[in-house]
Amino acid sequence: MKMRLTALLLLCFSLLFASGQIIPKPLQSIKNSNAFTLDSHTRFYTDTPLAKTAVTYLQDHLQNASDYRLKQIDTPIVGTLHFHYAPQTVTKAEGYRLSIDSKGILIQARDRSGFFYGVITLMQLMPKQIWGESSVKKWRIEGIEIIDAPRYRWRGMMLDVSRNFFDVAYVKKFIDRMAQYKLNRFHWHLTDDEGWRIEIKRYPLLTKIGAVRGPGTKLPFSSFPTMRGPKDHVQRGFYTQAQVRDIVAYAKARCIEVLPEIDMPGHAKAALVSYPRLLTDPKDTSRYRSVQRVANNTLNPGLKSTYRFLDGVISEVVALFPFDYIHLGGDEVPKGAWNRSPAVKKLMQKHHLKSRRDVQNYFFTRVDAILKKHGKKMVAWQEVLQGSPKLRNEDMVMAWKSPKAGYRAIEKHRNTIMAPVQYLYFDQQYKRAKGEPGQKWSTPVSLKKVYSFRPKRTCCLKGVEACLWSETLLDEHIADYFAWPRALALCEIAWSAPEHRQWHSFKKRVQQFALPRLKVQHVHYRPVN
Ligand code: TNX
Repeated sequence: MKMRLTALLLLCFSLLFASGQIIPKPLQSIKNSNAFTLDSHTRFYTDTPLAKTAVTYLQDHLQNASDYRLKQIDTPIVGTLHFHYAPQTVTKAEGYRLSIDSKGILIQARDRSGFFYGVITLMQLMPKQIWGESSVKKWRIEGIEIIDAPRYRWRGMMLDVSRNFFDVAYVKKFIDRMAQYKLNRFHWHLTDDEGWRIEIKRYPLLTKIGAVRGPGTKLPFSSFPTMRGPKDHVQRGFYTQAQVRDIVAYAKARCIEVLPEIDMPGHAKAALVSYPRLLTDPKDTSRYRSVQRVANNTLNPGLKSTYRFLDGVISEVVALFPFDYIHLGGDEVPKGAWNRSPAVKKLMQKHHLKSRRDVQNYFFTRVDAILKKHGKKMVAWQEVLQGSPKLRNEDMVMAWKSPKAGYRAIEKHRNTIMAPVQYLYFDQQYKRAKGEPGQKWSTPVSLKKVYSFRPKRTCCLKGVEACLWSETLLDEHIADYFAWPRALALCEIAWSAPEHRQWHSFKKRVQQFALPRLKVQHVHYRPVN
């Protein structure tokens, strides 16, 4: 009895201690008293091509940090790093089992992501220098056994590149840091009122006119002070299709799917100023402003040319992004849009549409059919559920106004991603304080607040996502500051079950391990406390 109690106590102690440096917290981990030292003589062995992404990622980091790569051998002898395909041992998607002792390192998984996350965890157990450039040649790793798998399949982060543009190098850094914390959906907000950021060959003016903003351009700065962007100079930027392909491949090499967003029918000022003849009803006398006070920014659902345009845009977008989903926006259609458009009036009569909502539903049914034709599914903001939309079961909504809004969608059996502003809008201030950057229109989103989000487990809830809107992201430093350390809390609520999470343990891991790692990578995070 006494023996058993001691064993139990020891186990509890080791459980607490062992996951001591890993974020997100693994399902189970047990430390042992051995250690393994990885150096240039260490060999790796793999019995599966599924480990390739993981091996390359580790090799690239070793190359950077130690200036060597591990050689491969074709028998798993003692002292190797061994990747083993083990669908019987590891049953959950994206899961892995990592075993480290003096005889070697074994990573078992059943899919590409599982091997990748096994390596990510391994690297978190190594000294922090593995994440940067260093002169470390020998890596001592404490013995441990970890069994791990994520709670949610969708662990996302959104970057808005429309309001302020970020170049390819920054987008890659952003993706790399996501990967490092097992986030796996990069939602790329590519178009909005303030800029169209993706090259579309059929419609070159989208980027020639629609990606340039400021004095003397067709996209002046917003009249809303926080949304203004750099005041005194023209701001421009977009990604060529070659750059998009490069970024998608970069993300894939880190087990991240890229979800492109083409925001419509609202938030479309940049498209409208680029192709006014195609996209506006000449007899429309409606005058309105969006919540962000952008004037007349909405596509017209009554025009045939609107759908021709969207079909053209979508067919180029689907060719660039292999992910099953495309995000079509749907948020914040301003009141007053279409009110005095003869084309919309005609459409309403023809299809017996009674309200603005009906018109919006009609629009989304049509664009969803375009996606279906291209073999893609739709993601859209929660507003598309207003009225009685005819969406496909496989489509997905993102609930941003509140967790409640998300649960309402779930009650309607909608696949839902939770992105509630109160917890996951990383453009909001951390706290109300003089000089603290960020948006103030919702509540402050502190690190603790993010961590306190406890989404329920129900089948339609597919995951969580944080949004980094960029009206106030005037440079990369501020972008880093808003995202980190909050993204650490995001990854843990996405990966680890609420009953296994504790704020104090998390905070300690952040301060002792995660922040020093981010420092090695020159991330301009916001200090904790
Ligand atoms: C609301 S949330 C928006 C964005 C803004 C953001 C600023 C949503 C779907 N739309 O257009 O950038 O607030 O916090």
